[in-house]
Amino acid sequence: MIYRAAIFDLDGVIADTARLHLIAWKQLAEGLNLPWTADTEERLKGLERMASLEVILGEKSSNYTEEAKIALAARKNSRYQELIRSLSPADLLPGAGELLAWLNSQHIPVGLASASKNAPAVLEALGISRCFSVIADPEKSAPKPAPGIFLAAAKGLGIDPEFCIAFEDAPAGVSAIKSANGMTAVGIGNPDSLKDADYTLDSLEQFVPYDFFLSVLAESGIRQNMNIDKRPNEKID
Ligand code: B16
Ligand code: MG
Repeated sequence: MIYRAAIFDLDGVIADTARLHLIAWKQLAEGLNLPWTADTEERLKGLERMASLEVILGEKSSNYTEEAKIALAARKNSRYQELIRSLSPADLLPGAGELLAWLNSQHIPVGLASASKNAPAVLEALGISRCFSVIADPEKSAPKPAPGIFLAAAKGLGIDPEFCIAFEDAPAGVSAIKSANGMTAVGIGNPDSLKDADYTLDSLEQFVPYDFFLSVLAESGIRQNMNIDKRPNEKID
């Protein structure tokens, strides 16, 4: 397959923002005297904001009106926004910065498909906003495992889904990619929980983009102008 674009999930692929989401949710739960059980953290993985709140409220959910729930989610989000201000390029997960730099250097379009409404601020804090030509709006697509956000990213990039390769750490995200009209899924994390992915890696550090994009670079006739003989962890002049 000749890939023409790369699409990334954010949390768990590019940066560990789950750590900051958990701090903010835990503070909310403690403030409401709600239990924080051993599996709460696992159950929150990859869920969008209001679904996460339902996990936190658990059986107490019916005690809160919709307005009260929106206010609680806003309270958690304010705390999360304070926390993401502390992010810096040092918080990029292994291989993320190098891969993005390589894709940009080869003029391969890069998109983001994150459920987070805070994604633009997170990218800014990580110093990688300019690496992305498209950030799909999570408010305009049904949540993962629906494929909408990946299809929107591909559309924004102007590349058919079958020519896009996408990176995800959550099983729901891998399912979303696999139902996105022929898109290829690279799972980042545990192969047992990401078994629907086409490839599974421990981190982006193991991904060798040269192998996946070489043919598109050669095919587009721009090979002479680019250092495509160099691997991404080598210096690109
Ligand atoms: P926000 P991803 C997801 O990001 C996180 O994994 C999840 O924990 C979070 O609740 C969700 O974004 C919504 O985030 O409250 O900032 O809108 O993995 O899709 O990049
Ligand atoms: Mg994720």
